[in-house]
Amino acid sequence: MALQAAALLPSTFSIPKEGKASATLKDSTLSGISLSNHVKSDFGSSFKITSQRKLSLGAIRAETMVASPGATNAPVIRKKMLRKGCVVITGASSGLGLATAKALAETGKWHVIMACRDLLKTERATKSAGMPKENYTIMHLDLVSLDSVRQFVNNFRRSENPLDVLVCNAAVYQPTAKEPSFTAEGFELSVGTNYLGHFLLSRLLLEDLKQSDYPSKRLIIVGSITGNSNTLAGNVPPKANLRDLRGLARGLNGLNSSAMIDGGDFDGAKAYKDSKVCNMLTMQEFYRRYHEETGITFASLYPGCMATTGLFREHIPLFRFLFPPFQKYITKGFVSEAESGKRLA
Ligand code: NDP
Ligand code: PMR
Repeated sequence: MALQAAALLPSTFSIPKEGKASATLKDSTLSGISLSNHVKSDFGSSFKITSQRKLSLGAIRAETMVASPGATNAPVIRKKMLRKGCVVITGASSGLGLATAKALAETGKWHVIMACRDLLKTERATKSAGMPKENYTIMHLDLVSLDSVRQFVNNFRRSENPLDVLVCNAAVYQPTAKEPSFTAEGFELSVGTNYLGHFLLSRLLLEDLKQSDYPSKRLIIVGSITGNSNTLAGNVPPKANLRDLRGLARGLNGLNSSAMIDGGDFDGAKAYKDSKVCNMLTMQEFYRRYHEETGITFASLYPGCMATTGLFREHIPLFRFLFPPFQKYITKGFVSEAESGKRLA
């Protein structure tokens, strides 16, 4: 992947040339901003969870003992049946997240925790999608607030469900915004939501994933082709570029620092693409740090161009009108939400 994200990266962060990107980040300073302190303090408490979670998902792992009658020392054959997997999907109230939740819930093999900011909207969406009630739970998560992320993690832990898969899907895109808006903690909104919120969520829930006894544990982040400069789509201006991360290091707050990661002038479309580069790099770094020790699969996924989703709600009407046929007939990159949902599922 040619993620030409940073022209001038500090020594803590390096991307080798020739397409194979890998990021090296010093412990506890992943972003170089106070988020790391939030994470450190949360790690303290998350380590307390040592007891095995109760598996409250209906079809639990069943162990069948088969012994031949009369043979006292006969070997005991344990036949293991796979319990239902438990997957958390952020932003599952519409688009890709909803389609993925539906696809997984309909298999009957998964219980889907839909982590959403608008509970009513999500409930309505599940009903109109006809999702089987017993296979999903809706829980509140607003990625715009790191406190909400911590609250979600606490609530999830209280629910005593195991965590087998985490899918970081939610995102906002503000291509027409003239001025930046900010998260509860004062970070630029798209990077704050798409990247920092998911980063904290992933760091906290990593402990829960580690405890899962499910055969394939996964942490997946939805990436985008538009953050990838070895593609045509990734070369459409404004291009993603993190440079030396100076805006991020100074807090992305638009007051004593730029609202952009690279320290430049605010551009909503670039902020979104930068956030996606961060998401993809995060998965590479998680893989490097934690895969061998935990067996967890870390990946980012580009689902295809779903030109009709709510992601483009803030774009100008002409764009929303032309974008679907442009992607269908010209780039041929168009994919329906249902198809992308199956891919991600
Ligand atoms: P949608 O707008 O349909 O879905 C985005 C979801 O994110 C919604 O459920 C939205 O909730 C949720 N969300 C937004 N902000 C927050 C927040 N603060 N807290 C919690 N949830 C939030 O868009 P898509 O389905 O298209 O996007 C899904 C993913 O796919 C994104 O990561 C996007 O970057 C990625 N992607 C999309 C492409 C496309 O062509 N559409 C192409 C490549 C990647 P609410 O309903 O409340 O607004
Ligand atoms: Mg892009 C093969 C060519 C291709 C693909 C697969 C996409 C996907 N786009 C392609 C090409 C082009 N686009 C070209 C040639 C242009 C100039 C006319 C172009 C323009 C364009 C715009 C203005 N494209 C866009 C926008 C957006 O606002 C979308 C965006 O960048 O959102 C962040 C977008 C997209 N094009 C795509 C995909 C998948 C998107 C949405 C990306 C995302 O949601 O992450």
